[in-house]
Amino acid sequence: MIVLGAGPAGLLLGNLLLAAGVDCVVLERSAEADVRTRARAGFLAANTVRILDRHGLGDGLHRSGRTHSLCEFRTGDGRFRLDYGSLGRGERHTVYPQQELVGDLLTEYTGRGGRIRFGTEALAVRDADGVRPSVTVRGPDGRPGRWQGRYVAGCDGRHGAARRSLPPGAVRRHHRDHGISWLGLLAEAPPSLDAVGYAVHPAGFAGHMARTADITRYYLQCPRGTAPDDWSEDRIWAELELRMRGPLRRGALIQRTVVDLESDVLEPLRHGSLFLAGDAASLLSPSAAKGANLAVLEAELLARALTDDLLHGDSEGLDAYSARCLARIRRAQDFSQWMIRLLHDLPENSSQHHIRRPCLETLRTSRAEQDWFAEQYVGV
Ligand code: RFL
Repeated sequence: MIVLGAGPAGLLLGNLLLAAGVDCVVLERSAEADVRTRARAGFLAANTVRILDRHGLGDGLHRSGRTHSLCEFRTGDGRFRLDYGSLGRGERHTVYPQQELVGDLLTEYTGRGGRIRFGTEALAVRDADGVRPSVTVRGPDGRPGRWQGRYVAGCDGRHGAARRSLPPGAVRRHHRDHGISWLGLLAEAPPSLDAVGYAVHPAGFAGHMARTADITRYYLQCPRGTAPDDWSEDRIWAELELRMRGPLRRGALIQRTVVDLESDVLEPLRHGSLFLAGDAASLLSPSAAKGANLAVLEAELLARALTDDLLHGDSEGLDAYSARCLARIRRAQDFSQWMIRLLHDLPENSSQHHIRRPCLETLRTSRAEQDWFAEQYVGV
């Protein structure tokens, strides 16, 4: 079994296959140090925590993660807070930086003797329509190589080899560009609020999310085409404070990324012996923080299906894998799009231009809407 990519999807899959006794190797393009330090997601859904606990992989997040259940909306009409942990199903997030989770999964995998090749870039998946697919690679020394197995799991993200290797017409691609971009920032500064902050302002959206006691993630809506270094630190903090309508605890900006809000979902998530999971299967905008949570959920489903097939000759799980994942992806996608409408003034020529204010007002005043929001926000 060949797993491409050592992100949350590939490493959870690797761990579960290893624990079940399925022979596998993980091929990862980057160096180990890069994999362990890539800061991205931070909000783990309750179901993600349940999955990790189920397989004895939740120790790190229980030790160092913090539960969280408060968000605050700030608009020209005022502010309101939702304690989503007491709404809907009463579930909370666990805030645990993605790189910590990846580090835990990697340590567990290698500690149990799991095989992984860093600095090994998958170039193409070949013969996926047969029963002996192979992966051509460029190794750390630049030399070409080839791995062969019964199945290949493409967990190598949106721009990985798995997606690229799909023959034209093998899958449908559902792509939607929301026309909105965010400058994603990590600040070496303590959180400024005890809540996730969502600010809607005529100058654009701004977001605040705690990561650790000393690191905070911010988002700033920016014009499409903005480069990460276009804005000075002073301008960024001034824009954040303007849009968040209050002073913030400042610090050095240690990461800048521009994210175009898009969704890009493939269907089905299988081509013969090649299966897709995580961002390789579906890329969603970070507006609802669903990507890493879907990656974990899909990896567990795929691990169980592969184990049933390879060890017990039962292919039902593999046959149903794509449909089961897509049902969850579509719900997450729908909610991510709802969050985009809630948090941005869409262009004046858009038919949904006027939708934001009534949406926010319903969320502020309707308990039924709040319960629905809480369930969608923490769930996957
Ligand atoms: P990853 O984590 O991108 O890992 C893919 C791995 O594959 C490797 N790779 C290759 N290896 C071999 N050969 C090749 N040809 C390869 N090409 C790539 C890469 O080096 C990498 O190690 O994918 P995975 O496992 O599917 O996990 C997905 C999540 O990382 C992603 O969905 C989330 O980070 C999205 N996301 C968030 N999700 C949440 O659930 N909650 C959040 O709060 C949240 N915040 C975010 C986010 C994504 C962000 N960015 C950068 C778009 C915040 C940001 C800013």
